[in-house]
Amino acid sequence: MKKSTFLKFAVLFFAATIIQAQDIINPTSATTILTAEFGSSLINTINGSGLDTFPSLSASHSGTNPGTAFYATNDTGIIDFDLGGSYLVDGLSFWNANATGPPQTGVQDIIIYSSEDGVTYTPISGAPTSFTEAVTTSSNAEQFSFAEITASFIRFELISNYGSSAFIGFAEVAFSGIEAEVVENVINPVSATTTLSAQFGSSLDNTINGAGLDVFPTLSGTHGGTNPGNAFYATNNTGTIDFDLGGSFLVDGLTFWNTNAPGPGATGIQGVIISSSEDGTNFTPISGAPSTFAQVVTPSSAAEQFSFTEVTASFIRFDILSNHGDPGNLVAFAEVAFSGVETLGVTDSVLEESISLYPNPASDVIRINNTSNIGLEGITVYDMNGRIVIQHLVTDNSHNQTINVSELSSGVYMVQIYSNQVHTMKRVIKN
Ligand SMILES: [Ca+2]
Ligand SMILES: [Ca+2]
Repeated sequence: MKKSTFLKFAVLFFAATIIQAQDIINPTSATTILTAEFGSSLINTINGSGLDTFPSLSASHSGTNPGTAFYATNDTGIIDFDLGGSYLVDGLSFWNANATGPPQTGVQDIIIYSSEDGVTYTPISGAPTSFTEAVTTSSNAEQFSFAEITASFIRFELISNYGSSAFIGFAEVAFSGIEAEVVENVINPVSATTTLSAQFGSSLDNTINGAGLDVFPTLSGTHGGTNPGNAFYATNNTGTIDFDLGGSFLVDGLTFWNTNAPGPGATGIQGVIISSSEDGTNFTPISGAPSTFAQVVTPSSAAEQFSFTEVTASFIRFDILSNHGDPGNLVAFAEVAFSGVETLGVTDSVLEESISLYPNPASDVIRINNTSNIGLEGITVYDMNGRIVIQHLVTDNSHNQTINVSELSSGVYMVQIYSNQVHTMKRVIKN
């Protein structure tokens, strides 16, 4: 991976925030290369069939049979569970096949992996490597916990059963953790100016301050019925509107809410040219930006979302070309917001040059020495899948920090060293 690409990725990652809500994670689907037997199905292991409570991490599973469990021809093989979204997974509950099914079919040795993309799987550190045989006629939950990982998929690699030469099977599995929801990186302009003449006492501020939106800030909310108090109406004319983003951003999209049916019917913006500028003077059309907005004929406006190749911008210009045919000679819209991240700190040569990191390669600890006068706030270590593996907050004023990396697997990691304004990335190898 080129360093610049990684930096950009890391900045996006860094800007994202995690929202937490306690959860039992029941996979939404599962696939396997193993051959199902007796008409059983993998779905029986994730849908709660046979459990006395569902969803649950501690329930009891009744006698296993082809309608409540999965039996396959005994072989090594993999089973992939799709969690149906991105989760911070920190444990699992497993119910093995029990005495009411063919004997000794329960799963014994196993390797458990996680994946964010369903393609690349990494063994989960601290996950169980074997399950207990259930020799009674019901299975208790076997509960495990491990250090939290980010995953959208979990893989079981079945290694062995409890002795049956013919079959391998289990009753149910569920995971524990919380949904990892990445907050939208919304850019709300701080001000806007226009060559158009506002009507009805409306103001351009109504299009950037969230007035009329059901949530704010948002890139996907709904805008209620448009009126002069929450939208902008102008005399229909060609003209420009300039949005000041309040700083330099890597902008990669926008969400637009046109005027809707409670206002004058066809006032919404139709044709538009969207340009970006770094200095507020020289504007360049954004390649891939929308050239038209849809007319909204319902009494509320859904978000019209667009993405384009990232541009660096401090200002965005709309050149208004036409409305949707309003005979009253008005052009109007309800709201606009942009998506992207601040460019602040993407490169900071001062910090980059003043940070040394040693030893590299490292086995137990890495020491970070900062010879600049910039106060550090924290150090984050990412694996090459972009996952945070260590989060170290600087709680003293020391310019020398020590990070324990002894628990990390061998490999290449990216270390992000940051202050409240700038950050730099260093590559480190763990032996
Ligand atoms: Ca089951
Ligand atoms: Ca509005």
